[in-house]
Amino acid sequence: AQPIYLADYQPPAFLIEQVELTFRLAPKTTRVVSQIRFAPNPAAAPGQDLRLDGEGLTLIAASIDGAHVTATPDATGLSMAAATLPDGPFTWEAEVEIAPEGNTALEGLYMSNGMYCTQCEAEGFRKITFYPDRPDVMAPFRVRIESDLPVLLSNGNPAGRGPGWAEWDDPHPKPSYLFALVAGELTARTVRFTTMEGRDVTLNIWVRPGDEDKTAYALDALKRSMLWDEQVYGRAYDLDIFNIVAVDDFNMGAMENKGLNIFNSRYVLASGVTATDSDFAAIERIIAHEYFHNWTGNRITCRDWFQLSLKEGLTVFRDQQFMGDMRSHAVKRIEDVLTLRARQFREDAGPLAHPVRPESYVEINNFYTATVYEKGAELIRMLRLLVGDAQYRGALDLYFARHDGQACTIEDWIAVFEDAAGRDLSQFKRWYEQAGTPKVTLLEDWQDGKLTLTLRQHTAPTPGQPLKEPLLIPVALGLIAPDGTELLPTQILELDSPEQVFRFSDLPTKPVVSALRGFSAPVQLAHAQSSAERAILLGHDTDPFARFEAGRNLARDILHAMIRDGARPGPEYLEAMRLALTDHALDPAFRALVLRLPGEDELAQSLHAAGHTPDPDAIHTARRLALRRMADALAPDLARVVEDMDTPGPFSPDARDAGRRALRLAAAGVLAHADGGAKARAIFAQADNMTEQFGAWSALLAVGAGAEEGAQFHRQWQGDRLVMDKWFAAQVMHAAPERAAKIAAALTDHAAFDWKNPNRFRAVIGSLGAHPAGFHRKDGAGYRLVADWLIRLDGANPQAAARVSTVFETWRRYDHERQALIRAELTRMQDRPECSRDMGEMVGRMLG
Ligand code: BAL
Ligand code: ZN
Repeated sequence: AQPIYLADYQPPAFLIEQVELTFRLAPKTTRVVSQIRFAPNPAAAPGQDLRLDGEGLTLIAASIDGAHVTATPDATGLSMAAATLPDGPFTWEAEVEIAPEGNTALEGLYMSNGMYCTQCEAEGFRKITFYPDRPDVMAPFRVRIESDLPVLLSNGNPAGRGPGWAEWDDPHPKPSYLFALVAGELTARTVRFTTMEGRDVTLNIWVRPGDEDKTAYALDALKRSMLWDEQVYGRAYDLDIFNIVAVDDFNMGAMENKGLNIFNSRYVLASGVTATDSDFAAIERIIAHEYFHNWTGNRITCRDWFQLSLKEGLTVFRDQQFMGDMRSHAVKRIEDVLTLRARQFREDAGPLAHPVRPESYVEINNFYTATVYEKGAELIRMLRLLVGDAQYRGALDLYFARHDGQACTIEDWIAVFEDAAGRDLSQFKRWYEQAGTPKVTLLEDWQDGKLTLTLRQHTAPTPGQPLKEPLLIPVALGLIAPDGTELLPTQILELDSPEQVFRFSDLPTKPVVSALRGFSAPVQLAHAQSSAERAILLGHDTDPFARFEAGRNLARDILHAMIRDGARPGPEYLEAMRLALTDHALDPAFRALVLRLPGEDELAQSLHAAGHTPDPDAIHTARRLALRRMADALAPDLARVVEDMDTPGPFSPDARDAGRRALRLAAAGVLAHADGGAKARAIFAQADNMTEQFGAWSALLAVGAGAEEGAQFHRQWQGDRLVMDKWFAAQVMHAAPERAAKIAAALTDHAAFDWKNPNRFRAVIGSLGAHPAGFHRKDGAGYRLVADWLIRLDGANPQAAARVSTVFETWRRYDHERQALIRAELTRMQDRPECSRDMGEMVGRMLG
């Protein structure tokens, strides 16, 4: 397959004034009739052919302005020669047939549990009808659905309903990727919301009968999102109805179709007994994210798919802000940075590294990545830091005023900041163009009451980008006295050269430098500090992220020393952990994060970055040994925390109770390494909520126990598909390394292993890939099992298979034997005539 290049962008030859679609639904033979009013695009070269995208469509008939035409589709669509087209606007009409029942790729119109649903982003609409399936063609849609199913939904406002049919009218011009249709036996929970503009909006969450009692949290999160976007961004909802539908078979987390969001059911359905606190938080975040897209994505969309981060980075940033406001900014920031490092830094350090705005792709579905989403959000956070909060709001107001109804580019985005803040941001724009995680080195020199800081930046080459330019990096920095008082509040140092020197004088004492506060830039900071300095920051820094980071750095250094030299965690570290664990002034959620050791993949990544070849077995062993030492040294404190952090009374998923449960489970999890899981077993036995039931069982599995609890968990939850995903995942995730592949293989034989369901596939195969010591067993069993299943899934759902294939992206970190084994599996995946474009691109990039 040929790559598509950003540099080749051409405006569409034709624009669309109106789309009318009629669907006659049938599982094997759905008929789609389209009437599309085209007009030549004044901004494009005149006299061009009409090219319509279309894949897997059976063309029944076509006409132009009512006159029958003969069109011969090829594999990707059809063309009408310019000479056969009227001079001005014209109406194209086509009838096609499709088979939603056989659509296992979950792209276009497909079926899930007897329900019809769609997924059109990025290029699924072309599997529904012939159309210029590109985001810069925006049009109002009117849709008629004919079916005997009771609930028939599409975008926009309801426009009519009768027996066996429904019509919908969406007045807001939109690209085809935002089209949606749902038909099924569904039931809704409904509330109303009045916007700040006085519009009375009906909010529905549609689920399968029996799931209604699990929709209250999502609906409340939706109302809070709507209010928040009015209060913080001045953006109100613009239709009379907002529908959300939960679907079990879904490739993504959720989709922001105009007025008809479709969600993976795991990000809608929740009750205290079936969903963990993390599930509740994910639901709150994703409900908000999809809702926020209504302005950042739908009203203002992307000119082409290279600009994907224009909507995704911004919408992730907005959902991060929202979650901070709803819960805790400090905790949210730490969690976001942990996710960024685990997913995006990992991506940036390997063969799949690409800029936030890529320059080419073969299959755009492969670019819904941590770089486009999470790093994209970091760029917006940096922009806000550089221009200030008020100018940020001014830039966003300008963005909405200037570009409403348009399909835009990163250049448009940067321009509103330049105009609102009166600042040249051309160097900043490199962040969008240059892949890789910059390394910032900070050197300190202290003489005669003067502190001199030298900051250097370096970005290593990434695929296709051997040379890197210096970036504009905001480094938030403060100074702390050894007694913990703050000598200098946060300053933003702007590092824009390979090396810069910053001087601080009149200091009463040699300070401890607190750098990269709030994680002010997505960089890897190399800053040599003593354990004593880190302990001071952990105990006293005024910036909560920097406090957390100091503890993290302490843990990482100790684990590196254990892995490389067989060292043991010293008393300073254990004392620092004890202080954080028992400091009642600190938010329990924060204490839980501090207590958690860096994960095995994070350690492999940091060892690799430090020039070492990570050994997954040694990492696993050292981490367990560290947990054992912590458990032995802190046992009484851990046990007290488990008792203190109970949450009496009825279950509430709010941040306060969730934080207490997180700390309780983190403490019980460490303690299990000394008490064999006694505390965890007690929590499991008493649990009246999924967080504690599942968290305690997971803690038991992690110390090789929990068989009885697992059987009990299965008996209790075998009828609940979302809880069963947890049952599958936990057994793999917490397996002893030598057993992980065997356990995963056995689970794939389980009657409930429905491999075509993306959630279930990820629960087993994705979890094995996320278990470094299990996946990277030297016998290659983990690699083989994952590759076998990816090959199988690729035949049914290439997009999902390509996504999971990223479990191999770190392969070049490892030793020659492991590399050879992985190379053989990647080659086996690739060397198949039927290998999909999705998988072919991913494996090709990984092999390099
Ligand atoms: N647009 C794809 C799903 C999401 O990012 O919301
Ligand atoms: Zn999004």
